[in-house]
Amino acid sequence: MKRRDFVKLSSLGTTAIILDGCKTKDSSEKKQIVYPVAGENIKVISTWNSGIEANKVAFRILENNGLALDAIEKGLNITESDLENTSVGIGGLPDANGEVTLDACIMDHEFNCGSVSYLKNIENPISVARKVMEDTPHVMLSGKGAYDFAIQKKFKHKELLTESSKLKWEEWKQENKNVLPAINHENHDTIAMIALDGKGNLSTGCTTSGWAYKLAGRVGDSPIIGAGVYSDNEVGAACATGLGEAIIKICGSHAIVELMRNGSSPQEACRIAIERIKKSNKDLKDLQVGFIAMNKKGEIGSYSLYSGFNYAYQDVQESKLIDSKYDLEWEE
Ligand code: SD4
Repeated sequence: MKRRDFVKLSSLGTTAIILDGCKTKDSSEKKQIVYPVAGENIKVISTWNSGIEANKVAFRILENNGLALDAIEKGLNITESDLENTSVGIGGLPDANGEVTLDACIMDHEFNCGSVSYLKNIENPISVARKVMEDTPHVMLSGKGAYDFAIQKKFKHKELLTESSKLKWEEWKQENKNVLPAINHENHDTIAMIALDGKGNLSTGCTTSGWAYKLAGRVGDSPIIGAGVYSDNEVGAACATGLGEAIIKICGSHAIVELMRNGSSPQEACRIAIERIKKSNKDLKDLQVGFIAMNKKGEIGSYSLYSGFNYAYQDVQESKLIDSKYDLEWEE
């Protein structure tokens, strides 16, 4: 039974659909099942420009009465599989040794969460994170254990270092300065996403190849529940992009959800979290952090330390890129 076979009964603000023609197991009589129709408030936001394409896929799931959790996974898969994106999945820039290592996590509306860190040779870490959440008693798997688990779950081994990422890494090595590139709007587009589905449930997720040319073994904020993402379905959800070391220090995403719980708007909560980033880091040079948040009502907000951060928004009416409010002007 396909969704387009459903008969939509929607009038005077009451929305319900009837599954027509569904036969019960033991009789040929039609059975009428009432399903909720995706609410008008369904929406998805994700970090950076690459979020536009990811949002489209996520939103299609939401408008077909899908779960926010599925929207997050399938939306983020798009960016992970995009060869051009050098911060996420295949094509991501490698660590100092030339190896691509991935971090990702996912969280649903019931505090269930799953995460993978330092995962090599698997194109879609967000899907592995979801399997960790659903098929194990754990929250986080790392390194070889995460890889073995993924293979056991039938994910394919894949070379993630593309020719162009390899060339960039070789150039970096040749410069031999041992300096990591700044995480700014030009060279970073890790994707973190929040979705609100037709049942009013929030989910969130994040996936990245992390800080380019990082020390081997380095893990950022993105797979850490509370730092890279957090969601409390009674309150709202938040997620982060930027320098993971700074985000972890203040448990950024969790802090924002708690601020919203205490009455802050998503925008104000993100701004206060950036204040905390400023207080907890002596040197703000080359330190970009951006947060996005959505509350239970579907109100959204964002804030970044420096200019240049933007995020993608999609609801029933429009898809757009929003320039984030920020604190400091980025100077090249
Ligand atoms: C990290 N937060 O590994 C990630 C990097 C990032 O846009 O968000 N880049 O620290």
